[in-house]
Amino acid sequence: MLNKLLLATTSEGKVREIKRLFEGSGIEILIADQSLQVEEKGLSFLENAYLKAKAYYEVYGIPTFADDSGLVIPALDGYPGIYSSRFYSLSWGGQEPVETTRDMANIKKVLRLMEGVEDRSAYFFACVLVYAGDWGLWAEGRCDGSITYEPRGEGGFGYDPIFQPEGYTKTMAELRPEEKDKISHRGKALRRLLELLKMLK
Ligand code: ITT
Repeated sequence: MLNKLLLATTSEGKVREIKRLFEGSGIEILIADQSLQVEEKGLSFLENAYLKAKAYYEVYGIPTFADDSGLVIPALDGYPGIYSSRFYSLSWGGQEPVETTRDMANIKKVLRLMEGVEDRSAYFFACVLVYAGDWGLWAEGRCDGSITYEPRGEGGFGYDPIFQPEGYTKTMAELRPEEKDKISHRGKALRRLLELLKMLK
């Protein structure tokens, strides 16, 4: 039975959420002594999640969990998409200087590109994956919403301050952690993955 998973991520925001989402599952989440710099050269969320999990598995030899996720904005041709974490540095749409944090530079770039754009619909997408060398499992989750005109809220991470989930008047960064987990792309994907893992037992 699988009772431990190594977490393949460099994101503190993800670590917090993933640990929370695994609580009560009977699976302990381990953090690597040293995080790896994995080049995310895949063309899809699934491919990038696989590249990250495989890199950690090859070093540590422990069944590994990876999450590849992002914000998809149809009015921006699907960007930031798989480039969400480094959107500020992409030449597509013009580079955005990092004045405070990378998250804030990403947010500024999205708001700049969305100026005057009427269709503000967007969704968060996550692909979560477990890889253990001779087997692997993955699941996906999506959370629909829209891009606000300015950032609001202190919670969460990444683009949360400018993402308002469908049916809510608050941004994702204004929701309580357990409220975010209930509706988030990551929460949905992870709960599905846990069901798949249960079938393995
Ligand atoms: P690892 O690859 O090391 O896990 P990363 O931050 O580079 O960390 P990704 O390549 O999967 O991870 O990029 C995910 C980006 O998408 C993340 O940096 C945020 O900008 C955004 N994102 C993903 N999930 C999010 C969430 O729940 N809330 C806000 N932004 C999110």
